Amino acid sequence: MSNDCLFCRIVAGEIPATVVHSTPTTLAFRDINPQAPSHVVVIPRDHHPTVGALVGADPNLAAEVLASAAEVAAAEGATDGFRLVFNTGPAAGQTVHHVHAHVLSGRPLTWPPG
Ligand code: DGP
Repeated sequence: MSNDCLFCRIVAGEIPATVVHSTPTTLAFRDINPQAPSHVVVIPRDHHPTVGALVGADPNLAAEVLASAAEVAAAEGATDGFRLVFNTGPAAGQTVHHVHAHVLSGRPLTWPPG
């Protein structure tokens, strides 16, 4: 855990979040600033800054994040489809440096995303 990491503090229970899915290695909670009717963030409990760092350090954990994301989408009723996004680095607007998958659904999602 990193004391100055917001998502590590959510994992530790120090900051409240609306948790929708939990496994021994992952946690999923509703985004505080939703960009779709359903917007859930899925994270590994362990701290890794980016998806590339996660895959390099622990590919099994990366697969567990993806599996949790797919389970979240199903549980959210995203039968028409969903979008899975890893914003990575400043050009993509990553603001929390604890890898997270955004799972967005519940409205038509345009492409390109902007
Ligand atoms: P990104 O821009 O990809 O780094 O996304 C970070 C997301 O985290 C952003 O959509 C808003 C969300 N977020 C930031 N702070 C909090 C918080 O305290 N609680 C929750 N639930 N979400 C947060």
